[in-house]
Amino acid sequence: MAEAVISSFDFTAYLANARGRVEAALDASLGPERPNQLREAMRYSLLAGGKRLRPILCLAACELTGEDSEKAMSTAVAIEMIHTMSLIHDDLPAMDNDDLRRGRPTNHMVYGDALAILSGDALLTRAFEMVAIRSPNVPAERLLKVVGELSLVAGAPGLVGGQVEDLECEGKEVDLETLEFIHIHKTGALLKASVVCGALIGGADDQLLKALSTYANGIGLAFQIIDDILDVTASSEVLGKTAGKDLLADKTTYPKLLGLDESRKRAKELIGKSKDILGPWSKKASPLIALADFIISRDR
Ligand code: GRG
Repeated sequence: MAEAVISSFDFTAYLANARGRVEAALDASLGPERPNQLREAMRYSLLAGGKRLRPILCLAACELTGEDSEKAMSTAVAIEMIHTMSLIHDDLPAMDNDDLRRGRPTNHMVYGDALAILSGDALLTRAFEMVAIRSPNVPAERLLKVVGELSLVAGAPGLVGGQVEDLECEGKEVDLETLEFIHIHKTGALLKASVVCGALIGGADDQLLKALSTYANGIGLAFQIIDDILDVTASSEVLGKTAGKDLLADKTTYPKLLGLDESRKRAKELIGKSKDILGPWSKKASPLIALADFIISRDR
């Protein structure tokens, strides 16, 4: 059923339009920060491209509630800010120590470690400003729920917890349960929050929120399984980040534990289940269904 819906939906046009709107909103979200180096470092990473998957998921989830997705734009921007700051910090020498991100030298390679840390901090705090005081025409109780959701997902119960476990596990034997903990917290949590926060801004009822949470759990884990696969199969040029990094850092990944074919199969199953759960919402769910397909078919 989900497949039939997609065929009449122009995903390429949808994606181009959503990306254009997100890029414009990201650009407008940064003001004349002082001093200059801080402004430059924040803009350098936030406006460096990237797929913009998280903000687009947020807008699409809001749309599904029937609400104008423009109302979710500040939240979408906030989520991309949290994602970008996590990339800046992840690339630091004390963490993954990488020199290539989104096809450019990493933030600390250009601005130094101190400014990379501080521009990340500034993006993280700006994210909460975007939701709390730069979200016009959204009821305060919805914004409060989004602030709560984002504070959980960014902190110890989400990205930070996943990252610490990931760093702890480098070079060790890791079982599937631990690997899933890392993937779900480090990557899946923010993808899930993107969907859930878009739905909260749109005032989704409990039934829709539950379905979207289930959808988002599936795409979140599938996204990281595909990321593990691409780390082995794609080039640094296409990825815009260093390929083969997991092997180099002696990290456990899905392909390492299950092999490439089984990993692909697991990701496909998760995406299939995520798409099925949105069946009752039919045509209105076309963007989210197509985004699920995009996650599994992406080449970077
Ligand atoms: C959020 C307070 C706070 C701290 C961050 C460093 C850290 C703690 C967490 C690391 C999180 C991390 C880097 C997870 C990897 C997620 C991932 C697969 C990123 C790549 O996402 P894409 O492919 O990238 O969507 P683009 O560049 O397209 O946006």
